[in-house]
Amino acid sequence: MMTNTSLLDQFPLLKEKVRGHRLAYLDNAATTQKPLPVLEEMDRIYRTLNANVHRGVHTLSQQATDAFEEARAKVARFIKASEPAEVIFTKGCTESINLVAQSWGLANLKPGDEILLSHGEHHANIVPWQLAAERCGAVVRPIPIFESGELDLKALSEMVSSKTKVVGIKHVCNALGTINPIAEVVRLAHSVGAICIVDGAQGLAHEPVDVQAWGVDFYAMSAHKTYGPMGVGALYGKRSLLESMPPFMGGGDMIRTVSFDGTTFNEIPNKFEPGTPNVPGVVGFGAALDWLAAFGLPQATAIENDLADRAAAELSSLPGVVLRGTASQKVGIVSFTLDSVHPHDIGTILDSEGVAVRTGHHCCMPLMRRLNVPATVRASFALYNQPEDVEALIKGVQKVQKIFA
Ligand code: C6P
Repeated sequence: MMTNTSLLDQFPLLKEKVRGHRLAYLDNAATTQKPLPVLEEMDRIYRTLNANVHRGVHTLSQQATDAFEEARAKVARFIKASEPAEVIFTKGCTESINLVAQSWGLANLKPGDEILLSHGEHHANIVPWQLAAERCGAVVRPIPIFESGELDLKALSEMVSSKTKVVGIKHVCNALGTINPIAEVVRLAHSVGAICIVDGAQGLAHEPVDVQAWGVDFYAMSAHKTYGPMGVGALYGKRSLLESMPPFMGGGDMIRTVSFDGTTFNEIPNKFEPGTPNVPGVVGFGAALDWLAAFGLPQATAIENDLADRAAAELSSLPGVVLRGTASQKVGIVSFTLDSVHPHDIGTILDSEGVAVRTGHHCCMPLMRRLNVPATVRASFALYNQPEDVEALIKGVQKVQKIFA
């Protein structure tokens, strides 16, 4: 078991001072910091293995290909996919969802079809579906959620019908921390023959994922929220669905034969991976999952939830603070507002104390409207956070209260 000090030694950035203060980094839902083993693995690729993948007969290219494909196997194992070919590497969660909306959506949606998306979805799981729906004459409908941030499953069970073709839900809410009941949502989607796509951007680093046990059709991921690099992500899709879908983008590596009379396409996963991929990024993603698995997901969530519970308890005892998102099943995210002070002002004052939080609508405008707030302040915890980070947050909010008194 890593001690707290040896853990922090792996994150040099966390030792930097911000505005003369110890950094309290509480913006982990936006992106996590990266541990040294991940940075070193990416560095190793550029220093010792840099070559293009899937193309060369030379040794270096084959070694790079092996490292790349090993990362695919690591992602598949982490989410319990039945085979690595069901994992497509992308630029991130956003691209993964766009891939499904453009490829599966345009090939399968017809006028009058319905796409049901939770009212709490991130824009990344709304806008791609609106774009697809517009082109196909389909309709996007929000699934109600409660004030607590929990999904209204009864409403969903009444909304699904033979018109439903897609049900979209995020595994974990980035703005409020709610953990959604994925197995139940998949069951309801499948009961009417619809597919279920899960936005896993905030799930992967905090909750166990078992795509086969859930029976989910697609699961979208970003590496950078899981201690891995930016600009890399993945899409899990069931083999039968991926095989039935047309390519999303064309180019090299995704083809079998090309002539001016027509093109035939490669097998999955290559069919969806045109062009030169981000090889060090993908390998870094695999290293990040190894690192997280070695740390232990249950240990990570225990640390994060404990700190978030302390922060929530202390914040709610401050006058004028309202906690937003009070679901019984949550990850370590605390969202709040403070009477008559705009979240951006709170964020700016917290920053002057070295506390990094996110403020705004968190790319969830429909959710903010549902909660009747323009924005919130969000403190999101990672496994390296410390009790001092909570203390700095509380002291910072008290400073805001003094300034605005
Ligand atoms: N949320 C946040 O601060 P990308 O940018 O593709 O890696 O992930 C997009 C995305 C999709 N779904 C959810 C639930 C997300 O939280 C995010 C990214 C960041 O909450 C930036 S808006």
